[in-house]
Amino acid sequence: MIENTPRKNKAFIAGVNLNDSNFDYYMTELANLTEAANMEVVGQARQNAEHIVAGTYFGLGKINEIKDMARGLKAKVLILNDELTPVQIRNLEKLTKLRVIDRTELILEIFSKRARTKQAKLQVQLARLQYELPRLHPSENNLDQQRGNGGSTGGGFANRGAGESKLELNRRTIGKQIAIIKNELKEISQQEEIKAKRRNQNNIPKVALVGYTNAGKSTTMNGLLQEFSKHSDKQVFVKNMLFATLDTNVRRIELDNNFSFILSDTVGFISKLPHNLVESFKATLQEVRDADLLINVVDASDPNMIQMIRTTQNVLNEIGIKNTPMITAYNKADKSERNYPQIEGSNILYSATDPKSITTLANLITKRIFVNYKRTRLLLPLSDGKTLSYLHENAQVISENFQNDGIHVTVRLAPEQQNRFSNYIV
Ligand SMILES: Nc1nc2c(ncn2[C@@H]2O[C@H](COP(=O)(O)OP(=O)(O)O)[C@@H](O)[C@H]2O)c(=O)[nH]1
Ligand SMILES: [Mg+2]
Repeated sequence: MIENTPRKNKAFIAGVNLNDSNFDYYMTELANLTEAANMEVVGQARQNAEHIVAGTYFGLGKINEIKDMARGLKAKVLILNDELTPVQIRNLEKLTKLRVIDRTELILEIFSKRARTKQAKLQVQLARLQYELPRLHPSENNLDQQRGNGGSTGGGFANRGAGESKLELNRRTIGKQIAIIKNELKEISQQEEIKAKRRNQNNIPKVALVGYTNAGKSTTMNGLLQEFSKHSDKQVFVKNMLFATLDTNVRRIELDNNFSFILSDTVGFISKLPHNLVESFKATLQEVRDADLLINVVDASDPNMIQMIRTTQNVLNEIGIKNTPMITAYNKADKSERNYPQIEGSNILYSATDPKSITTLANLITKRIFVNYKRTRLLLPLSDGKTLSYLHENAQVISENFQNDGIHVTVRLAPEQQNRFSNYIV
């Protein structure tokens, strides 16, 4: 048989450990990211050090060691655990004769491959140009040709190949491109803001799924849609890979007992997300910032679960979320020996693929978001169809009854609605 799949580029991964207790975890992530960029990790090295060497990241001895090991393993690419300076990358490429990719570029590459919507594509492009801008330098000309000749990395990195050197895209062109993209993004986010405002006005509670990439957020959303939506066909994309979702999907979930809420699913997190990328994705993450309740989905079957929870917390802090109530949802319990679904305080152990788990999760969400809602009986004038339809749109109507003296409505009202309708309370 003829082998059709192109052979993956072999990559050697390495990092400097500044006495960081999470170093092993970061290296595991780096290996996963490398594979997500369609390369094969053939080996790895680390240097324990007090500080980073300014010009070369590693010390010289370590660089030679890496060069020899990588050559022995036929690696073509060297992937590093941190964001490096342009000078460090240049020097390491000269000394090792390998293509050097830092953690930031690796993440940007994966994001740019995964982006589907116009907004996501522009956001990634913006972050990428911002990464490139300080890295433009005439002295890189030789290097770029060298890189261009290095052929495809299997991971793509098309912006460097095809003879299009960074030099051709001079600073000014990039600066202009950045301005154009920012403008386009502004227009898109204004449209999104209008939609979000409409959702915010209507007092239907907003719940956002957050968490580490590949934890099962999209699967959880689909489970809830399957059980509790008339539009269960509006499923979102699920795949076993890092950053399958880059966009935000918003759906309305209607529970059997007349409760409904807005649910959003969005991009997953990972450690050391490049700052520009977080900045660019702020518009996408608006739903998370507007949420009344966050569901932090955690892959409980992953040995690095604790660090993943911390990572999510850090990214949330970075986008300015501090006090939003949260349910920690420990997913993939089917991979463990433990009984599920199981509620522990405000947390849950469950499996997103199990209908019973989904119902339990829905109940927990309901309990958390509706604590301050009050079941209220109202009597509206028969002629006041307007208020009735407002209630249907913006509150949780339990029953309505047209009688001679008016429309009898039983409804759950949000705290801010309780005053507004006080005239109608019976
Ligand atoms: N065994 C098991 N796999 C799950 C469960 N939930 C999600 N997955 C799998 O985990 C992978 C990532 O799921 P996805 O929902 O796309 O994760 P997201 O990145 O957080 O949106 C997919 O292969 C899912 O099928 C679960 O409860 N049990
Ligand atoms: Mg997803």
